[in-house]
Amino acid sequence: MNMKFFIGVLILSCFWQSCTSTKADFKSKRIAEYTPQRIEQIMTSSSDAVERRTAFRQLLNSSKAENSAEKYLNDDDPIIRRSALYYLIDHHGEKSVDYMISATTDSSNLVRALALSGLTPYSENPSVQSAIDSMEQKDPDPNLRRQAAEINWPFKRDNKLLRDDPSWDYEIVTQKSIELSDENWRFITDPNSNGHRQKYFDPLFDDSSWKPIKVGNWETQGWPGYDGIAWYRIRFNAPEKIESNAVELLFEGVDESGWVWLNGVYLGVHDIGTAGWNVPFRLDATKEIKWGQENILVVRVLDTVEAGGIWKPIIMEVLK
Ligand SMILES: [Ca+2]
Repeated sequence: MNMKFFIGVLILSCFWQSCTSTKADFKSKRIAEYTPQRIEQIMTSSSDAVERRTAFRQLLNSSKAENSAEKYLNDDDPIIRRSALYYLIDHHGEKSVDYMISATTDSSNLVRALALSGLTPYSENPSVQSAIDSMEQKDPDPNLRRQAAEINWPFKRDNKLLRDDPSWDYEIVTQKSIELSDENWRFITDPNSNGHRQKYFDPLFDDSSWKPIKVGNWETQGWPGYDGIAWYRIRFNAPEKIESNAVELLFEGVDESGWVWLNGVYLGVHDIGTAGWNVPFRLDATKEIKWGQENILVVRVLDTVEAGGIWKPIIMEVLK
């Protein structure tokens, strides 16, 4: 028992010593200070990457920081390019947008990742927007493509159904089911994924130039072979108010993914990839439904393979 305790303490103290001595080594390497002449020399002729990075950091702390940051944005070493860009973002904010935009096509993931996060606050700016769009579509790194897509997609909502509420003890009964018309839909394709910026989901948006479409796949209704994003809008009348605990929209089949707005309010998404084409989903619309009035339902559909579109009925369910 005592022996085990002794060995334990010995191991711990050895471990602690090795940790602290490593720390001390780091420290002694980091405090290397170069003279301005030496920095110049290292930056132009050293082949030791770590030495150059250290010298460059010191350059960024000197009176030559401004010019150096711009000059070394094109250095061969991605770590130096990233430090240079970071300096410019940190010191100039929005004024460094052009540098960040150029860096979105850098060969290094590290530099492009910094550029993307630096650009995020300025995504309203049209040239920033198009740089982020192009990363979403073309960046070689799937993580950066995903991150760019998230920045481009401001709609977030965790749509909770009554049946999933753990504090709800009552049986849920469907009081009334109202199937939306199969016809009267208006439709437009959105190959550049721009519709949300043009506010296609807004009830006041003028969809009179959109084409009529029925529930069913779009390939057989005039858009053969189209894969990508398309938008649907429909107006429907809700009945006079029915006393109820919840209203849900049941989508029996959207091929493949769907994003839904009711009366301009984002309800949520069904997006489980290609497998989602034949998986029904529900979204709560209790607060958004307008009883006794015209409602506008807007669905953005993404289809990536084979047939696509809203191909099964949508049902408004009044629950008690
Ligand atoms: Ca499909």
